[in-house]
Amino acid sequence: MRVLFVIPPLYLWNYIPAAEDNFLTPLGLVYLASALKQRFGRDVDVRIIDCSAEHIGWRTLEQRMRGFGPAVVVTTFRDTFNAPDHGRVAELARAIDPAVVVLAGGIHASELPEDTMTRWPIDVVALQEGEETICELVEQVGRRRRDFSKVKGIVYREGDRFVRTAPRPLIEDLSLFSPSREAYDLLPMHLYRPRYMWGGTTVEGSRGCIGHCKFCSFWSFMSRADGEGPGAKRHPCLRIRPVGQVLDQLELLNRHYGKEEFFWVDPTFGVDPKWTEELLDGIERRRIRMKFSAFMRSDMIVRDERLGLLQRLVDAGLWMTLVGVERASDEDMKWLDKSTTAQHDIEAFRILRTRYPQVVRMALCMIGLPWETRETMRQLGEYLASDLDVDVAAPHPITPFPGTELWRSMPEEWRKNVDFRDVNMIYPVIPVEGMTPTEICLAGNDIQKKLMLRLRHLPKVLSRHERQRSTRRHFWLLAGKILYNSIRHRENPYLATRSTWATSKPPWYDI
Ligand code: B12
Ligand code: SF4
Repeated sequence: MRVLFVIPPLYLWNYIPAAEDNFLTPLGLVYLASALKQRFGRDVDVRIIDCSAEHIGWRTLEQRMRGFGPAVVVTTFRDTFNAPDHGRVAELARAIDPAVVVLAGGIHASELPEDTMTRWPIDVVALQEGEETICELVEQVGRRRRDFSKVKGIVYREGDRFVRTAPRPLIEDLSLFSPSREAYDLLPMHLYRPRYMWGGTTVEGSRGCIGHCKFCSFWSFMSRADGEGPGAKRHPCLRIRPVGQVLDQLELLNRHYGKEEFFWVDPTFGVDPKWTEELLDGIERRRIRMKFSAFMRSDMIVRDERLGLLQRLVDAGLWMTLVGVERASDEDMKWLDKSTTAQHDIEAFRILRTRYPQVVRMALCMIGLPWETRETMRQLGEYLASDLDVDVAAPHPITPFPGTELWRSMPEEWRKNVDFRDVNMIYPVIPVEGMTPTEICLAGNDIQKKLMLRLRHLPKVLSRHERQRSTRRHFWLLAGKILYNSIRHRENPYLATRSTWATSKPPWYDI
């Protein structure tokens, strides 16, 4: 049976040159393809088309789809703002072959399965992670009398109604599914290389998180539910991969594909210090060459420094920490249900700044909370520049992603009518009483300007630490690109919010 996975042509950030966007290995597809190969061997012919990485547009995708003639097309809704493109894959597949079975999964479809199936001609939506589910679905497709009701953890179409089957427990033992070489070979591996900041190869040490922040879909997508259906109460659920399996994966990528630049997709890297220690021992023992960046919690950075692990992580190749600092005030943090505090953040950034100046310190933060004012945004900028002294910051407008508590707290009308393209973490979608969305973007620009123009940071363009130097240069190039964009669009660069802080079609999108 022929199974085709598609990542469609996607809109890209305006402020990054299209050819340089950070295409990372689509790890979810590697796991799904590996599971299929492990279960069915040569009985399934699996292909993956990653249009974004290969710069393939819709017309070429159509030709390739026709050429392959799949019985099953898988479209993976890995984010909300690209949902129209992921849905268009289903439309294209159906137009080419009305008998094709279209399967969908990924965070967006999983959180809004009925809505997704109403909008696009999809036969089945798989909920949460999919290694077991995809095998059972493909097995059913191969049967003369297929019966999707036997497959746990899906929503499928039966006539004009949608049927939700019994929930599927999360995979208890993650070592059952490992990414295989056969699956990696289905991808254009040479294209996943560092270009924009942290491009490279994605790796996973764990799924889920110990936190349950109100805005975060990392934990909610991989949560354990109390009951059945979309209204069931969810609980955080962290599962950790055995170290040996992770080391095998790193070794394969290192030795066979020459990959040395990694991005850990774990919502929080290294929750268990024993795991980190074993990982570091293995990296040394197996002489794995790597540079890596990871999402890390500030309280764990402080803990790892105490345990002597941070030094070892840096020695092993840690070059950038992405820390969810979110806000300057602990009340705001409480509202966000964040369990770290400003004290953790200040201490973690102090440790990084004073002991590991070679590590790029990135703060992820939220702007546009419902009570935001110019003054609270100014305070956040001040906090990032002075108290934390971050290298770079990503101030994202707070965005309600499906599945999060924040999404559920939005009025039903809003949820029904929101344009998915706007749910992009770039342009604010939550109304703020005292500020317009444009004012929020402008105040966000002010934060960036303040950070970039700090006098003591300017010389870092010539820093002796290579990654500090290249990160700085990258940000200055971005600033140049923004200036160029705004001149082209005849906008005041300072006011260029929509043309800069938005996404649009790359040149190859339609071709
Ligand atoms: C790496 C990553 C990126 C990379 C690229 C994506 C890539 N190639 O992997 C980069 C940095 C470019 C990126 C960008 C963005 N990202 Co991103 N990204 C991630 C991240 C950290 C890891 C993805 C991953 O590999 N997960 C691990 C694999 C194993 O899981 P998975 O992909 O979900 O796959 C499993 C299931 O979904 C399921 N499944 C999927 N499809 C199907 C289909 C079938 C049939 C079945 C059975 C199962 C199934 O099975 C898979 C295996 O178990 C996730 C968070 C996370 N930890 O998942 C955010 C995440 C997906 N990103 C997110 C967002 C919002 C974005 C941006 C829009 C942010 C922005 N504005 O800057 C941009 C979009 C850019 C663009 N132009 O597309 C959100 C999506 C939330 C949402 N509802 O929209 C996430 C969840 C993070 C968050 N903020 O909460 N991202
Ligand atoms: S924001 Fe960070 S700590 Fe909070 S749930 Fe998400 S990944 Fe976990």
